[in-house]
Amino acid sequence: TPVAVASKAPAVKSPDPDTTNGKLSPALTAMFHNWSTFSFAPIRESTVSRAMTRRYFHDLDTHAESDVVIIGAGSCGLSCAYTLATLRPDLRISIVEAGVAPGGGAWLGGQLFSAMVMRKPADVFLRDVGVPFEDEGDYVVVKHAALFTSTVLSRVLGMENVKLFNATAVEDLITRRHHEGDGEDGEEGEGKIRVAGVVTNWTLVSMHHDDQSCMDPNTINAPVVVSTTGHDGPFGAFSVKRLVGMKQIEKLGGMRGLDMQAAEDAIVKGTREIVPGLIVGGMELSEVDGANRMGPTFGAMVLSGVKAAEEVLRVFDL
Ligand code: AHZ
Repeated sequence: TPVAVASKAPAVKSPDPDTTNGKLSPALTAMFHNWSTFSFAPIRESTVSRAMTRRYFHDLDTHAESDVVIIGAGSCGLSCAYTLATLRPDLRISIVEAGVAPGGGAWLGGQLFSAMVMRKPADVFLRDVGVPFEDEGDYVVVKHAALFTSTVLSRVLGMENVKLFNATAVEDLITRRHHEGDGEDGEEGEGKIRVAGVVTNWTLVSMHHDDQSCMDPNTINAPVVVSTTGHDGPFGAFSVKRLVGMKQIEKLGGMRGLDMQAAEDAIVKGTREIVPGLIVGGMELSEVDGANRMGPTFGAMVLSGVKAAEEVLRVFDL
């Protein structure tokens, strides 16, 4: 049963700016030429501190029991969060992102180039989110990858049921013994595990375990975890590498060379629950399956995110 999302005072919505008429709002326009009389409303420093920390600790408290944890806020993780949070506003969703800036590799299209390419039918996702693009026939182009990422982010972060914990790394998985009869893997015996949440730490602490005395981590319980930590790298492919360490999968297939045509279908179709309670999507999956990489085309990342959301609902039997 999903945990109920705590009711909060409704957020004050700003009216959408009208950027077509070449005018700013009367209130903003009134600031022009009036800087000599300008002053901010008064504040005390502790008020600012409490405004931040009270909310953060409230979020830590409520999200300690989440319905779903998404590891990684790259193009796949964010697409999964958007789909899931839109379909199920009653689910409490935590996104844990190691970087300060969410978005993973999706701030640029490829190398240092701005435009982001997606092969059809991934344009369906862009229409849903409201990301503008140019239609080039079999593929579409968003004029800047940052426009895609910032638009999806703004939609996801605006949802009441989602909390992004950025600058926070997943250091391990919470596991439970997978009892016989719990699912189709039950007959494998007591060596099988079920993922039941994540172990977290500030990323700066995670990066300094070698030169600091032990700083123990924190935890988030959740019946389903979606891992989208990208292909192998300093942080990448985190969960699937851990599954090898825990002897839940024998070895990783290892990401193969680039083949756009083959890679994108394989990643989307392969997005699935790898061990009970752990769904893997995006480029992390290429490390499990030995799939090709696709390079600078992002359609598979967003549709893998959509499929990962569908898998979550299937696991929940919703
Ligand atoms: O910071 C990572 C990034 O934002 C985050 N991450 C990794 N390990 C983590 C951990 N805890 C918390 N242990 C972690 N966060 O995961 C995010 C992964 O984003 P990404 O953009 O690297 O992966 P993706 O699968 O969403 O998108 C891949 C995009 C690529 S790579 C590629 C190629 O190399 O050919 N082609 C495409 C389209």
